[in-house]
Amino acid sequence: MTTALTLIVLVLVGIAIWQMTKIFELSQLKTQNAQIANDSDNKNQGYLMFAFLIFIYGITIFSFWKYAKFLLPESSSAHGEEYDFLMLVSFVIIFIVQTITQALLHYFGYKYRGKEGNKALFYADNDRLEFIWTIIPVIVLAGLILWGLYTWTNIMDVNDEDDPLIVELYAQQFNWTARYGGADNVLGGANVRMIDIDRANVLGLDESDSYASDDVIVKELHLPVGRKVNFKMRSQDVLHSAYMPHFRAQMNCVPGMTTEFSFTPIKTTAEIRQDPDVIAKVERTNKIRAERAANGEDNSDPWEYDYVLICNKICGTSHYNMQMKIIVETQEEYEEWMKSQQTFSQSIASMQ
Ligand SMILES: [Cu+2]
Repeated sequence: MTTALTLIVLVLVGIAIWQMTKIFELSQLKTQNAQIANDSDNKNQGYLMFAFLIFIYGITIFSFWKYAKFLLPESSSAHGEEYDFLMLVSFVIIFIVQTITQALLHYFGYKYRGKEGNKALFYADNDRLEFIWTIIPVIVLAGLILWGLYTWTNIMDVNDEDDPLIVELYAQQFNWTARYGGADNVLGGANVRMIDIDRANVLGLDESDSYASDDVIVKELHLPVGRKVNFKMRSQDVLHSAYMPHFRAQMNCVPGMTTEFSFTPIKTTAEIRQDPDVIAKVERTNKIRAERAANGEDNSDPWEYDYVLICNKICGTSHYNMQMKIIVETQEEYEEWMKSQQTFSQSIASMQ
């Protein structure tokens, strides 16, 4: 109701301003043909260009000040630092170039505005100038693209060097399941056709495959810090995308095929919680939650910062809530946690 009233008031104010402008126009004595801009019109337009320049600089500064806090904290994976640096360099270059060119564009728009009696200079071309403004972007862009390709190739190179931990991420509407290879670090064969809900074989593991018997299936992803992890993604139903923003990692999960991504976590969950940006974010969020709690609203428990795996492909109605907690911990803590988990053969046996 308030929104509707506000809208009506805004429309009425708009109409009033429009009508007043018309009255104002009619009251002006027409000294010359209004269709042709005179010096005063051109000067006004020139000043408006400056006003617009101030507006775009102002909104840029405002956005930095107001929204910078929503950015992700520093990367928690080894390759993520490289990736962030490439992104930062690209942004800085774009930012500097756009700041300078916008100023020049608007300044020259003002300086060379139309003036009574002035005639435009016919200036066909200037080879040297054209060479300069072509070669500089060519060199800068070629550099960025080559550097980008090199970084991309490095990040996307999933190999078995350095004894990686093998983890399967299994996507389905609307949750994630993770599977570890067990003591042998080898995942058993699996196929959606072998899913047997009655026997709790939810990932369709091949029960006759000896590699499958020690596999560990979990609903919370634990990773030891400093060890490379090779992820193998599967999907049961539709396209999903395994997105781990803190690790700068994303890979589509495609029904009928296995996709891969690899990274090394470099910060434990305990460490990221000490990050000043993260502390500030938690404080802000918990302040809002405390207000909600005071009003007796839902979703008001104090929040603790955690790494997450989320789905980044709109896969259905509950896509927004398709997530799994990730805990990065020390090798000892990881082993301790792993010991408390059931293997696939144990969970199957407990169903019989
Ligand atoms: Cu999904």
